[in-house]
Amino acid sequence: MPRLCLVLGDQLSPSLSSLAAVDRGTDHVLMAELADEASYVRHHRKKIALIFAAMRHFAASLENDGHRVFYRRFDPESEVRSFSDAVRAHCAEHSIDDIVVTWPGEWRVLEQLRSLERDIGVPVHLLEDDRFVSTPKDFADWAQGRKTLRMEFFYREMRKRTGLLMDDGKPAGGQWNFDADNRRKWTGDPPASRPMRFTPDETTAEVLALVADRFDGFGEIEGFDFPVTRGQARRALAHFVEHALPWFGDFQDALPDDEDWLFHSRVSIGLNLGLLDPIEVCEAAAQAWRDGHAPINAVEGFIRQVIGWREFIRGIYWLKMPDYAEANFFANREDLPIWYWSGETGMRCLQRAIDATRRNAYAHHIQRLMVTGNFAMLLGVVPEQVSEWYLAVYADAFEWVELPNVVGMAMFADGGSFASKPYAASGKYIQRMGDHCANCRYKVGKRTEDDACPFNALYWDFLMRHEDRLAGNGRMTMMYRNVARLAPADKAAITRRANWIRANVESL
Ligand code: FAD
Ligand code: DLZ
Repeated sequence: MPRLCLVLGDQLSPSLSSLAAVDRGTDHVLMAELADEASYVRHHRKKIALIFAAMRHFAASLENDGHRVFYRRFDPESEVRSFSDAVRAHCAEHSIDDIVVTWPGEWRVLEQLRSLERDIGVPVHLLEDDRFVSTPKDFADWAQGRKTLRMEFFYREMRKRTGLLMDDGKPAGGQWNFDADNRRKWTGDPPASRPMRFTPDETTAEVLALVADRFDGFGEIEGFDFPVTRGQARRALAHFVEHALPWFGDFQDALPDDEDWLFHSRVSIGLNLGLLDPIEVCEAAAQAWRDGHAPINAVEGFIRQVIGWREFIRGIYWLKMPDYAEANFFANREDLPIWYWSGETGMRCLQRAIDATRRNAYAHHIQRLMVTGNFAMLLGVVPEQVSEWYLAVYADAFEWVELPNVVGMAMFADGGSFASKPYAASGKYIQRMGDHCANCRYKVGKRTEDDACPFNALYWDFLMRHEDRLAGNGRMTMMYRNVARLAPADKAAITRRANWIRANVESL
């Protein structure tokens, strides 16, 4: 009897462990576009189109390689809505010996897969997802006994393990980390790059028509230009290395008003779907340094994001789930403003970040962290609502990577299991890193007046409200020294303004 290999929508890698466990001639490969997966959050329409288009292309490439692929196209009327339904239906039609699946990227899906064996009475084997440099077990071993989990130390282990940017056991360039060089404001020189664009082929065009017809959720479907095959993702990577990587480090934290991409790579899409492998991505960057094409601060900075942050974040997810999804250290109670879905706010930085998100299903890291994330934390939004938004709106969003970035990094909702302090900042930070403030209705130089930048009062109010939780944090001493300098009348005005903002947030 054949074995059934279930391939999930973010497992589009020819080297996938579950595919390596099947016999091409006899075994079955099942892939399914599913109503439940397309609707468990209000996914951006470009994200749904990306996943369906990439799945269809991948299925075709598996067939070309001789696999027996059973592919279910999206059918909103079908009773087959979930992974469990799809496997059950397949097993009802075919005699199946056992099922193999590579470990999924979401706890929710893992639970479904774990209950499958009991539901349908066929053994289910979950295989390691070896498309990462480290495994959840490696991370748990590394974390064991440590008081604090700091990305930097984990990253050094990953550098040693991969040999990337290593010189005789020592870090290339004499330093592990060149972050101090990576804080420049961008003023238009050199001109911003943009990711390689791909014109939809017939398969993708069919998916785009389906999504336009059947999904009326968040985000624009027009202008879809994502890579949907491994070949395209590799070309997009080469384009980034050639045109943007040299400046990636310098302007990594910049917040320009009118550039969606700046020197960011957009490789998260290819990486998270499995079209690209993290080592090949980092090798391409390291080669650019060896060739003298890109400086060490850019290349080290980029590699740190991929084998440092990306791996670390995944380790945190599997270490902390499932309770992590409910963490709410500050006991936040506010709702996410409705304009997070429309972008209709007069706060320029937020309007630009949300508008880019609506158009592109993408915003760069500093927009996600210091604009939409920072505002939600300062306002006091319930972290689960914030997580749901991030999971829905970005094409690269899968829970293993989205959730720790929201809970641990943007919202400090875990009380600092890996961030040494909250990424809280006033309007001054946004002004320093870009030119949104010059184009904004609100005045960044003011704190409590009616036309003052809302980030300012919210920032001071956040520090004051959470003094008991945060003042003991050594990295916040300076901030609390500044709070202590505020006169009682200033504190009262800040509280008044922050309360007004919370009560009238939809009108901002
Ligand atoms: P670049 O700036 O070019 O960086 C290169 C690569 O480094 C990225 O492609 C990514 O693979 C990796 N990387 C960088 N920072 C991180 C990080 N903090 N965590 C994991 N990988 C990282 N990334 C996702 O892939 N999916 C998400 O759902 C996601 N949600 C986020 C939510 C919040 C609140 C924050 C603050 C960050 C989130 N990130 C997420 C991390 C980061 O913002 C994106 O990886 C990055 O913006 C993707 O764009 P890029 O490929 O152009 O990245
Ligand atoms: C995000 C997503 C969407 C929108 N649709 C599908 C789908 O139809 N079929 C599928 O196999 N996967 C989809 N995904 C990805 C899953 O929701 C989930 O994130 C991954 O399976 C986790 O590994």
